[in-house]
Amino acid sequence: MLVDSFSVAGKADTTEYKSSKFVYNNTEVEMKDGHAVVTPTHKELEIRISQHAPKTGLMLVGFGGSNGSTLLGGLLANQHNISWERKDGVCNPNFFGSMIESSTVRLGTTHAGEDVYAPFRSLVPFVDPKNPDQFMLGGWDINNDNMYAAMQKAAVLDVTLQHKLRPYMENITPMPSVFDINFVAANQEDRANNVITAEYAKEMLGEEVDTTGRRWYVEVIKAQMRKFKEENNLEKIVVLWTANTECFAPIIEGVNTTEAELLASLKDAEKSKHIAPSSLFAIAAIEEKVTFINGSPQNTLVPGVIEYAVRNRSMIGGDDFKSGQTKMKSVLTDFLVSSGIKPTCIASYNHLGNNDGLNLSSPAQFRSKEITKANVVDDIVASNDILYKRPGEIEKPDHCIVIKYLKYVGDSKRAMDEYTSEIFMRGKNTIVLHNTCEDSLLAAPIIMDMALCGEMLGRLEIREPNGEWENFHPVMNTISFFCKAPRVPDQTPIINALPAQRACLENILRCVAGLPIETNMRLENRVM
Ligand code: NAI
Ligand code: DG6
Repeated sequence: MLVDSFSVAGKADTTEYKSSKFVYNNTEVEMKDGHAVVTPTHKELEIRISQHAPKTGLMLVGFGGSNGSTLLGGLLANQHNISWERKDGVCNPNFFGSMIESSTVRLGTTHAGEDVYAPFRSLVPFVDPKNPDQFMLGGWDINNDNMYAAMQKAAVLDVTLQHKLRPYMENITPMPSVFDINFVAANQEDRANNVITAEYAKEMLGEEVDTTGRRWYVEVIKAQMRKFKEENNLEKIVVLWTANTECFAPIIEGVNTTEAELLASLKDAEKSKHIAPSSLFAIAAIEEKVTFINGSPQNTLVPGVIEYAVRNRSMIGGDDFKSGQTKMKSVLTDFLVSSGIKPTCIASYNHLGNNDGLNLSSPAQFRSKEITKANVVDDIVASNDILYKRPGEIEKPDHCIVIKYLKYVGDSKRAMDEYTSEIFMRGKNTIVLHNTCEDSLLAAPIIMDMALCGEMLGRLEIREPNGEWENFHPVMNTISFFCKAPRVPDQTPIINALPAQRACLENILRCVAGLPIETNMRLENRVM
């Protein structure tokens, strides 16, 4: 049974905050001569979130791409309740694929033995994406197509819907952006007709600019963000990179390994060439105290950027949306290893024909994607040395990633995976998957969720009894559910298994709502 909303008996929130006290049960482990001594720990904590969901603008870098135009079209269709016809009938808009908008959490069981669920979004006051007065999109693209033309080019949404969306989208044009062909594939150069020039910078900043290095780009991006916020009466903005995958930026001592190096390099003609456009957006966001999320695989968040964000307590997150093949991998590998089955060989092939695929047909950009797609099994494998440890060596499954560009299939990506595992008594088990799906229809709701979560996490505070309220760590590993390669604070393990990632986010928000964490023990059903 689903209910729209719920209250917790005996819990009274103020109009300003939704808050709860809870006991955080954990363990500390000490290793003594190869033996683990585990001490259960219990900590009283208080957690709260401001009840006010601010009017939020999500600014996408790469707004005019397949993801950006698909999200804008889908969002507007939801906000204006636009239905459209197809040969299989009339379609109504939805947010399927958004964990926040379309999944549920279990509240408990009635006396009659029926489980009761509530929408995930009812746990805390999220920004409501269906409300145009609360959530809107804007952003940058190096291509000057208006958003209707961009949606047509992406060829993802049904054409009858595109026609209905035309009046809402053709007057929206992305803002000019920073472009550096050295970071993306050569085949992207033709798109770049909407780039920040010295003349545009002068217009935005109201004075002549010194174009040595790349600091001036950061200043222009900050001015664009402020203008967008002001013109749209926004209380908050979130910036998210969904532009082309870049190659990895080299991490060079003296250039970008610390905040000080990074800030100095920005003003240096030569050193600044190593600072990727995506990092410039991250730096601008940090300086404006705006949440920044990297939805692509490259190392936008180089050590200097991370140090800068942490010191400024400005929220950052990423990397790379976990949308299809990799999401499945982080479920399937978890299922196999946690069942005591040993994956030994994983071959993941996919082909697609959209502009993302074209960009990834270049080796340096493919390499960025190969890394995020491959690393997703590492912690799951490392969790079970019973399966993997051979004397003297640490074993990993053979694992390969292939991506091919085949224009004909457009956004409708084909993913084929073969998982071979060792089972009982050296038997072999091979699972083969074939998935066909519009890539951007998977990514768009994830982008929205990342923005809604990123905004929400900025309002979430925690403290020990009578201590100072503190926000969560600026490196937002709480959004790892959405990421192929979750960014985590220093000295923090990376968790890739999808169920654990979801449970983390759900349980934190259950604590705010005053619900017990979901342990799945359900003793009431198991004990007489
Ligand atoms: P796309 O190629 O259609 O869109 C990218 C857009 O970025 C283009 O419009 C391009 O003109 C623009 N762009 C390139 N450099 C720019 C810059 N410096 N500043 C502003 N705009 C710039 O690609 P798509 O399919 O929208 O994907 C976007 C990104 O999301 C890619 O990096 C892709 O790898 C990543 N991604 C996509 C997933 C999916 O399921 N669709 C999942 C995971 C990641
Ligand atoms: C081809 O692999 C293109 C990529 O951009 C992916 O489609 C995207 O990263 C989604 O990946 P996955 O593995 O989550 O489906």
